[in-house]
Amino acid sequence: REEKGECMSWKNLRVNGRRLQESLETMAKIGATPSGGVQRLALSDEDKAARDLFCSWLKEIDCEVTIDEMGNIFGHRPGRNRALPAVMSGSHIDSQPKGGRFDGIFGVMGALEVMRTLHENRVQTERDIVIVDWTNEEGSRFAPAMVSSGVWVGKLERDWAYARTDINGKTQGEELERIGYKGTVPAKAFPLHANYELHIEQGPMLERYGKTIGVPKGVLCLHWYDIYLTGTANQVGPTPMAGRNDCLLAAAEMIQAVNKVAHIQGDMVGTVGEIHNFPNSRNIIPDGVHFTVDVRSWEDAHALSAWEMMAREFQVIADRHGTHLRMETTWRVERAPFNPGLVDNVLEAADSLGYSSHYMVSGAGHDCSYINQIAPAAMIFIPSKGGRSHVEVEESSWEDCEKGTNVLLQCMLKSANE
Ligand code: HGY
Ligand code: MN
Ligand code: MN
Ligand code: MN
Repeated sequence: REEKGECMSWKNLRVNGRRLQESLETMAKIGATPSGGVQRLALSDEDKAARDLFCSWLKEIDCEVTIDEMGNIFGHRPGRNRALPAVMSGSHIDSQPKGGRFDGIFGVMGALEVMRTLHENRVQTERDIVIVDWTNEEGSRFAPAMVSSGVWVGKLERDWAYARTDINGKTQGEELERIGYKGTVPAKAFPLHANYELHIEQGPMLERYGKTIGVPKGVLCLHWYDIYLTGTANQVGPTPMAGRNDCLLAAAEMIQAVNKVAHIQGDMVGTVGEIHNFPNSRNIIPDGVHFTVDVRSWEDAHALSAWEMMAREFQVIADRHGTHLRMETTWRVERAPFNPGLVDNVLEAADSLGYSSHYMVSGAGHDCSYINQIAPAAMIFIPSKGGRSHVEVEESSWEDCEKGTNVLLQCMLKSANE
């Protein structure tokens, strides 16, 4: 077969689980934290190191590598007919602070493993196959999340994304420049036939139901808000309790309100994950608080009406405390119902491989939500141990990593040859 270079029937092609594990273990060393997680914040030195390694691995298997204006890294494997819209798969290399060794990077390494398998088996596909690392999917250092896939599909403006700053006032554009990944290729979608994202579930469902492959029907809508409160700072000792304008107390009541409203709708989640208190000294009544609100649900309208309730409640609380309130709608991405044909491909691939599967919804946001707006898209999940993610103990089994990647291989080969 090697001599003739013919591609074997790709139905019985399988990935190399050992090699996939080694790549994930190597990547987990970049930004490794003492308690077994990773910290590879977007556009940090750790992100750069992992990007450099990913690019070198792409070149090893003769992929054409392109870097676009948002630092998205694409590895292209030409198909027989380059005029046809490509088949793509990718995820993200950046992580949360004290994040896990699988979130994002598993989808990039899984896509790489598919490319390596095609390369070593000299499989020729009809369509180009492209794999991608999306810059700053997490949105933790520079809000919002999925910013670069958002620019790529034309939903977010490149220069707006460049101007987003981190807590130290560094802009995303400067940091892209600093790590040498501010490419010149326009961050603009090319024609796509299908996009698959391989990812850990980041929740408890697959483990709870004892299933191997998660098949999301889509991703919840994600809405992000930033709340700024201004109080009246004072010495904690001499200032009587009556008449204080304590903005941290006001914030505490608002955080309760987020939780209360989010409980109203079954499928909804509402969270305050980030809070900054100024000047944050134990013997000063604070003069400023900034906190974030993340609201998600399957129905965009539910999330919007929940936000309106929260905002009204915030105003009542602020007025009661005499606290100045400023609310910003920072970012919204609509819910992403995936392409039924591609979702069927995932279900059928899992079936033909003999893996159990579970049809579900993704509560976590993914770049696939944006790609879904311009091309058929679907995702493939594997179980997260204990349903944990965005934590250092995030864990998936190597066996499930291999199985999820076999499903990706079969889906991509099906889509790349139709
Ligand atoms: O927020 C999310 O769900 C993703 O991790 N960016
Ligand atoms: Mn992720
Ligand atoms: Mn994440
Ligand atoms: Mn993602």
